[in-house]
Amino acid sequence: GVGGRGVPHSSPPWGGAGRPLGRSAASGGYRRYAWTGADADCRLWFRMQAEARRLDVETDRNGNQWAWLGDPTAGDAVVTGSHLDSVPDGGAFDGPLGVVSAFAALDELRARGASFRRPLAIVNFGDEEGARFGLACVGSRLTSGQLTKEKAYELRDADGITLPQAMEAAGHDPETIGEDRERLDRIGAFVELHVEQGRALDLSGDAVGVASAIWPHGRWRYDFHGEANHAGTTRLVDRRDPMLTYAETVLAARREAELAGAVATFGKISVEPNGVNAIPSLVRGWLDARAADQDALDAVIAGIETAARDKAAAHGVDLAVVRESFTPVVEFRHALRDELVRLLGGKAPVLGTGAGHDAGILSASVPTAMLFVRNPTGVSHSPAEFAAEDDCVAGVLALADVLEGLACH
Ligand code: HGY
Ligand code: MN
Ligand code: MN
Repeated sequence: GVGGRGVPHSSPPWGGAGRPLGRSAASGGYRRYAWTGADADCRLWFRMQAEARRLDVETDRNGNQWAWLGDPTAGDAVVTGSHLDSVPDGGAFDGPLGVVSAFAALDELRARGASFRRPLAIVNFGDEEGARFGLACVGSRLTSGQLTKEKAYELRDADGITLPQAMEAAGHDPETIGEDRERLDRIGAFVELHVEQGRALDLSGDAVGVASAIWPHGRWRYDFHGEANHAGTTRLVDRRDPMLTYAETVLAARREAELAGAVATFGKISVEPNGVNAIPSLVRGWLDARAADQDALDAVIAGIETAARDKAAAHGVDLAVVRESFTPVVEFRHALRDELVRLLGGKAPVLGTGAGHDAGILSASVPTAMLFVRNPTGVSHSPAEFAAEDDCVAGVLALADVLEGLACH
């Protein structure tokens, strides 16, 4: 394995029937971070699934995997797929459902005797969650030119390992990463199937829906610099406690989100020196904020930062705010969206989402669309994430109908 708890590839890493690639025995959640052993296991799984279906598999300069049916250079390809990496202790469906459904939809089309008039590709986009290096959708951002090689080289994980070092350690040459215009020009349409990360389909009673838009969203790192001191002997009035400012900022984030009808989350924190009996010198908090439109998001971000700076001044704490990831609003192209609705018989609901996806990134370069599969609890980014088998099958059949309509005679 590489850089993680992956198993050597002497034999398929999954051994028996199960596919617990990167699953934590403790939490039951998945820990499939970019360029780790678990990632390598997933990449091997993808390659084996593709080769078993006689697809031509390649890994592009940015580490995304493509499995081709037909001649890629013919252009106007219909591409489908998603990602296999996860957030820390993520669920089994976010990402993998789109890749597995793509392979299953191809099986279904072959069973129908479909013949393809356009090349078809199944893609596994690398590092969609940004769990290790902090930036979402690295694979698709590099390919679409939204992340430059220079900026990508600045990314580093919690252990200080840079993205190029991690790629190198995993056997991928980082020298060639960057925009892949030629590959984008081959794509006529990209359709991503994804488990819904919300309950709209559960509430509407539909197994499958079509995406309308992705909310603008981003990640900001808040660095609260205070003064390390003794927890037991330092008078309250003499403290410059960054944890206090952090706590006030978390409460401010909730208030600002409520005011704007948005969402804001501080889900990740690091504390130095992180001792029970030591007032911290530094508290780092990561904010994830999303809203239905840019104005609302701007209001939330500004409100949170203003409140944080006021509290920092009051506590004698210094604050630095760095935007680490940002995705503007995505309005999926209406023609392709409406074509999917038509191919599904005109009844599938059309719904927006606050979750980011590779389809959202690619939509700046090629026509993209998304299918959502019902998630009965709406829970995601959690080991409890679930989708019923019947709904997953409905998703596969819907994807097959869409691919047949777009790519077959
Ligand atoms: O965070 C997201 O919206 C996605 O799961 N990367
Ligand atoms: Mn996700
Ligand atoms: Mn996802």
